[in-house]
Amino acid sequence: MFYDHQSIEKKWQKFWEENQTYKTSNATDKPKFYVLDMFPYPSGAGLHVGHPLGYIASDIYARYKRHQGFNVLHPIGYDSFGLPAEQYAIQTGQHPAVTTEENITRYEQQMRRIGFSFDWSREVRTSDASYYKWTQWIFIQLFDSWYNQSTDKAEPISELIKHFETHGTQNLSAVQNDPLSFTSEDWKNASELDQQDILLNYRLAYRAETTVNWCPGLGTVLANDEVKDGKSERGGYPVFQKKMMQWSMRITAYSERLLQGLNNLDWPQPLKDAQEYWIGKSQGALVTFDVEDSAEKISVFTTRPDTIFGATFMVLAPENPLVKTLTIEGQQEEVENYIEQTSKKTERDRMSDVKNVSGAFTGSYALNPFTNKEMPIYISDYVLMGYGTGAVMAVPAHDERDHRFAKKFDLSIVNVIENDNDIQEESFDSKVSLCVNSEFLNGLKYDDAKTLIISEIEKRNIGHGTTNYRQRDAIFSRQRYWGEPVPVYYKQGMPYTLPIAALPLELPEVEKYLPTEDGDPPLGNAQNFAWDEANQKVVSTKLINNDTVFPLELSTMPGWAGSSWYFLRYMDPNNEEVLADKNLSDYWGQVDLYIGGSEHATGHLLYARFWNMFIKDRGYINHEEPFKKLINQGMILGMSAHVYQSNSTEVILEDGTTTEIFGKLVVVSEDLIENDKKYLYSELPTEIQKVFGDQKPSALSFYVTFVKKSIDISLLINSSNAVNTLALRDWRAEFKDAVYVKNVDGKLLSEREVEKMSKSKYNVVNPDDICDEFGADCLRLYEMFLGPLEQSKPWNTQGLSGVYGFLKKLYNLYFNGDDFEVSDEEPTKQEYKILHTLIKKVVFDIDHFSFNTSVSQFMIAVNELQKLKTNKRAILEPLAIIVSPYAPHIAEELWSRLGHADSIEFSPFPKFEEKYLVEDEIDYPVSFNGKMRFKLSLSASLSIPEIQEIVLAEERTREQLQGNIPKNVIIVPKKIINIVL
Ligand code: ANZ
Repeated sequence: MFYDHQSIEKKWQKFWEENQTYKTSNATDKPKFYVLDMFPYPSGAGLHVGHPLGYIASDIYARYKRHQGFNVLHPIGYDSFGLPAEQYAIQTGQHPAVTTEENITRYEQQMRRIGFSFDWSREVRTSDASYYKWTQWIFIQLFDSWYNQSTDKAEPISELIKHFETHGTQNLSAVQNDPLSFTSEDWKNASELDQQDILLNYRLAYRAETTVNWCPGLGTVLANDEVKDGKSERGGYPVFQKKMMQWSMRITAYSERLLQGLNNLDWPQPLKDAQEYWIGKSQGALVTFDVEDSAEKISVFTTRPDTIFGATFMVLAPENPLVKTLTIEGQQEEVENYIEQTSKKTERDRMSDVKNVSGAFTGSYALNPFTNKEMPIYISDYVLMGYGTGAVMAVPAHDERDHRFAKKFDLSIVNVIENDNDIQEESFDSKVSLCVNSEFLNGLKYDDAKTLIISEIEKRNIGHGTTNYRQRDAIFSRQRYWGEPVPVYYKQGMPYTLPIAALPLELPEVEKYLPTEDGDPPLGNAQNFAWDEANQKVVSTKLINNDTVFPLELSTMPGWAGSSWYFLRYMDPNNEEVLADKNLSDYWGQVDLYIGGSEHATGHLLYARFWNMFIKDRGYINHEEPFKKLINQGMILGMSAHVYQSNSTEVILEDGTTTEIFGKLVVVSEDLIENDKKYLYSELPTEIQKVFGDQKPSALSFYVTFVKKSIDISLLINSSNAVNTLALRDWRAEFKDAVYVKNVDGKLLSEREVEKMSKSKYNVVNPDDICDEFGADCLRLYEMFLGPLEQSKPWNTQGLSGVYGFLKKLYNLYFNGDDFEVSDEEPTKQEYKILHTLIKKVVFDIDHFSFNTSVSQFMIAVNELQKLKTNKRAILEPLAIIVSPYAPHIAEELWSRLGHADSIEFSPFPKFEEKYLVEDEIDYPVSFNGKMRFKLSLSASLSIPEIQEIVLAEERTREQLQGNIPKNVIIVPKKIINIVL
């Protein structure tokens, strides 16, 4: 029977939609299971075959869980605010909402074609006002909260105000920007404005001046991971360091919980390590140093207080406010020049450039409290303002950077630890290294020295033991249009949040998506974007009088806002009263399986954990961690194709000048030339020499190099390496009049390379094409078959035909010629064995997320059943169920042909029964001097002597022996019998 994947798949996709097969009910007595994919940003390029890899795996798991009787939540949505739509809007004037809508429509069509079992009724879009109303609501909750260290959770700001009213800051243990101290009287006497200013010091969403990566080309601030080598990752625009007033999120209040929480998560170890490193907990001490002839003091954070006897100089971050007061007159120019010079570097550059130390002397000296020696105070960009106190005590004998610095500036180096010769901190071995040259640490090991010195520091009242985290608060504003408006207005410069009833604060229409002439973000172009406090509504900006009508915040939220809580909204996507009903968030709880890319390790996955913990603290949900198990899928790589080309500008004369001697582009077959080689004319293969012919200025006088150029893989002939030159001429104008030099076989070969699949490399494969030609079931099986889910692997379209062949075979097991035909006969032992071997393997594989190995087992089972011409219902019915998570369309088709009116989706997964795998009879091949003569069926439980006795008594053995006595009988139980004559 012809396997008509096109009509089968269309039919079932329609059926699922019409019957709402995958719509998930909230009210069931089934146990729940929540399977989530990282939702996509709907880009203009659509999906390529790399995108669905994780979705296919999660879909298989979701379907498998439904077969196991779980109520499965498997939703999808779109992370639909973001830069690309906005950049496109700037270029074309097209509203980002329009392009976003178009892109989503395309994504949905593509995903529906692959047959995902998403509950489409729960779809969310972060750019929908009905969704971002709740993102804004969470922002307001954060603004209205502070972190109480005594209870170790976020609490309403009203509680903090109560505390201030009764005790001032006494007995307060709160996470804050600056340590404040005041009495209840001070608080009560403070003006409203001062009180608000104080509260900003504690709010979890707060405004502060911070050094940011400012990208004028994109008109916005970028996060550290959006900057590569001083340029924006997107677009490659230069990025500068700038101080700006920004909204920040106090994620650092959660550092310890974010760290400890990792212990209970079933996540890949490298991902946990990345988060642990990012959080960067260090234990050490805060020590204060006096400055000579100055009232200033310098505090440093050190993880190695035991080395304080070797601290010979101090280094401040160039941005440290102390630099101004500590720089003496004669040093001012040098210091200012240095500050100017380093302000261009990003923090990342500063951290990575360990070899080239640089700095300037302030002219002041601190005093080492233990040695009483003078310590010259320098500034250097290896010290970062945002970490610790922005100052270090430098111990050049035991810290590598300090050592380099001391060498460069000729500063004193005092060894205080024995056996720490190579000054690498990592090689520091607490067992053998002993303190020396120190007043009272001599002879002590690292741990003991550290404890002792911290207690001494505390006794002298010059510092205390402390824990530091590398993690910083997260900057939350973006000077962009296409994001959530921040629900805040300004009264006398102080931020106030909008009343909840006024949410959503909708993104206003603007004429231009660029910053205003005054340098305000694009929302500054909006005509209707001011807050009328009395009437509680958004009004024209013309009405701003700062008395009753106030300006609204003009920056928008960053991309990570909407994605930090979407997993909660899926539980109750249409609720207009709360972000999710508590009964529902209790029922669905944690995401049981989360699949997505490893690039989100320290961004999305930290922010989402933070918001989830916060929402829990404030009592809106009950679970601390959002994602119980997480898997990072690997990447599907594309096979790019490059042609080698040369043009006149590549031709260099011997005297070093470049000249136009050949006006045309020359494209040569890859096998004619060597990679990256600079060819002298005479060294060129003759085919190529011919092309340059008489145009060469004089013999042997010029060189040619060939450069690689990516071409679209659809220009290859039948996916081979040979290029269709006619098509190439039409592809891009530059190739139209090119000269093509083919190889001896008359082919122009391209070079193939496995690279990340991307539109810019022209190596993408569109899943739509695969669905047309082979079908979605084939695509699904093939993507899994490619290899372990977590690994990256190259795509190869040719491999699909093998999987397609398997589907045809599977389909035809249920047919006799063109007739559907299954029998109700009892299967044989062998048939049962094939089925149960399959069940056992597939259950094990899915439970271990090893989807590729199941596919091979399907192939084995179907081949075996085909050999046996199996058509028994008792085998074929369970077979359809086992296959259905992977290939749901064909499974539904077979299931309905088997006489079922309902979807296959909820049929119980076949149970594995061991008894079918127990072998009771073995078919022994019996050989004589190594030659197999006959087969003998024997019980599997026989011992070797029993087998020997039976085989020797066998009539056919006697015939072979013809009266001879065997020299030896070799028996390998369950395998062979060999009789040696
Ligand atoms: C003295 C010392 C001696 C240090 C020694 C290290 C080794 P982690 O582990 O990452 O927390 N440091 C402190 N603040 C800094 C800043 N703002 N910028 C650059 N470096 C800074 O590192 C803590 C160590 O990094 C601190 O301990 C300090 O140098 C340095 F043999 O103090 B140490």
